[in-house]
Amino acid sequence: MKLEDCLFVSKEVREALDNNRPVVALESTIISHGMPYPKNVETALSVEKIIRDNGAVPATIAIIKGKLTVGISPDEIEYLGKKGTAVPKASRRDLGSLISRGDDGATTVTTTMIAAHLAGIKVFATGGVGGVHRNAEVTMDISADLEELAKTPVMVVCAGCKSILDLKLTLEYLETKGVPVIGYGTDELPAFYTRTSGLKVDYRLDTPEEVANSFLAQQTLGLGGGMLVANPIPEQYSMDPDYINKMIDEAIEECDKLGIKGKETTPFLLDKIQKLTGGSSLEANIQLVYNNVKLGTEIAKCMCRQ
Ligand code: PSU
Ligand code: MN
Repeated sequence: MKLEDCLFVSKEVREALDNNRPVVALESTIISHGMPYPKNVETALSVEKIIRDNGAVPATIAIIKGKLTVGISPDEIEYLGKKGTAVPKASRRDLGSLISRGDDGATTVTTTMIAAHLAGIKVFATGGVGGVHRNAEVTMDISADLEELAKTPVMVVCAGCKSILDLKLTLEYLETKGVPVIGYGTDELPAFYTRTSGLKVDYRLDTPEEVANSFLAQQTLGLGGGMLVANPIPEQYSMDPDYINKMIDEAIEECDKLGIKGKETTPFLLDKIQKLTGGSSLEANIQLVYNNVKLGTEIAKCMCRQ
């Protein structure tokens, strides 16, 4: 078996990378498991347009008929979005089996990083990353995303972590694993729907150049591993912390009551929060993704100039 049997990079993405033009990777679990249809498809297509309008090439990543595909087509985005949670959520442990069986799969932060790295893409923008769940000292529910950030040299631009997680433990875990957590224009870790969490990031950087250089220095030293860039949701879309935290608490309570575990937990919580908030959290989610892809595009452009 050869790499080409498992990995496909679209012509547009391949050509951009070969010519040192900026490329931004995007995940597909956010499409199939993170948002409802048809908003998920509309958002995924708008995200690609924003990246192009700002001068880079988008590379939405998914497993399509047994190939880890870097740069899926608009039709494939529509297909994954419509199929929703019927598409398997693919983390590191799922890749071998899904690919060898010729299946489809939605890539999480973990597998999007893996595919981006195999293709040679350094910057990946999304909404939120997985982390250490509340009560993880009992459940051991710690997202594979954190291990991947420790291992794979791809920068992940996100809006911080949702408080479905234990943010404090998530930062501790990342510290242990040597993953830098950068606040973009902020000293605090943003909490996805809100700009603050009361927790400090490792470094505050204020320009795309600074972020790009920090990542390049890390890689030049051979340290490997990724970087988490936490970009706060724009002020006008941020939510009232008391309100959203109450909804998150309710969602977690329901999740525990139903005995939902493992890989189902995060998609269940995301869906429940959207239902409890009557869609206002979905709008915030969409806007913060747009904000992150804009920043990711600027960082990717800086990396190409180095
Ligand atoms: N958090 C979000 N939105 C998401 C996810 C997490 O706010 O869409 C998705 C991402 O694909 C992430 C995955 O990589 O969930 C983490 O799942 P788990 O917690 O099962 O590792
Ligand atoms: Mn988990």
